[in-house]
Amino acid sequence: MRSPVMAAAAALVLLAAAPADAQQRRSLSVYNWSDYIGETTLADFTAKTGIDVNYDVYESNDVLQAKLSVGRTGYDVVVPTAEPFFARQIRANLFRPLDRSKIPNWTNLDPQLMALVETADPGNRFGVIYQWGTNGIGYDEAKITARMKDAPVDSWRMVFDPAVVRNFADCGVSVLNSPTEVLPLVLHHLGKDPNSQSEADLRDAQDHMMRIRPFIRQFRSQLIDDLAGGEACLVLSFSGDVLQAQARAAKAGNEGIRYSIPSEGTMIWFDMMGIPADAPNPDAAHAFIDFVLDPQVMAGITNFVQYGNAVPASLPHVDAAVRDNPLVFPTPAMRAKMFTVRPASQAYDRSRTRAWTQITTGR
Ligand code: SPD
Repeated sequence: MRSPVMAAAAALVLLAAAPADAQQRRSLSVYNWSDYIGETTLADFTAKTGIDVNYDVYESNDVLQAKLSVGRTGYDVVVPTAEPFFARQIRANLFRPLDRSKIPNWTNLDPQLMALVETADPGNRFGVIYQWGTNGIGYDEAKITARMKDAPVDSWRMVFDPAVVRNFADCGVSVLNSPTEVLPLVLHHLGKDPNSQSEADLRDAQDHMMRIRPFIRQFRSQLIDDLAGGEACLVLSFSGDVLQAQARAAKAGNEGIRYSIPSEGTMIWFDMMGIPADAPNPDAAHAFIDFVLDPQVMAGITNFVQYGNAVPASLPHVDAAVRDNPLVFPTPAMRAKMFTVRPASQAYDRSRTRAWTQITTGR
């Protein structure tokens, strides 16, 4: 008969011999935009670090904002857009400062791009650029030209001119469902400051949207399948999402999906990886951020999602078709006409959200 001491010792020996897996596995929860990660990024991270990843997705900053402001999301890494969202969330103490000693790949970041996002995150204390892109026009060329031979496909008139957009109502026009994605573009189209906080300008933008409202079939933030699958022939969406729609449609035999950055200029944005203040696994979060900033890992993401990144050393690993595409990495001349959406006052935000509800419900 074994003594209790011997039994305990035997149990300890057994535990020590158990594979690491059977002991406690580390885990990480990531909340990211949909269609915004490489095909093997998460599996590669787990293989390298032994950290399991719970991965959830959202479709707009508004959804992420709502969760973060309630708190206790359980997420360790989230990906808000630098302006106006991350800027506001940092001020509301929703993020923890990053520990750069745990992110050796920080040195891979492009200092010029990181300087640009300091308007949202002074000193780059809370976030690193994940991917960046533009808002623009996605369309199915055959359907568009069948309805309007000389359609102004490189102009915001495609969506915002009622005389133009009405031509495409029957084949499906979809627009991102977010006031901060769309209303600054309407202001810009009307020749106003996209960052205007004037209530009168907002009313003009709302009135204008009501004029094109009858021609819009859907307000949705996930438009890849709509465009690729033929539910929409014209969308106002994100650059990489349209380019992913292009790739999906091509696989199904339609080579005619296009993205255009309107010649009048557009919104450019930077999505940031950050760690919520109450993240349960901050060490794993730092490990994930470091992993993503590895040039080959970052190239794998950019190749798949077709957005720009801020790791120059990734570029030799990025497919030439993506790297040399000015719709992914716009030229300096194109960049010169782009703007970011800065944080607005709470009062203006409320008015803008109210206006948006009225626009999308058509009332
Ligand atoms: N499917 C990924 C879309 C990423 C869009 N990010 C933010 C846009 C902010 N204007």
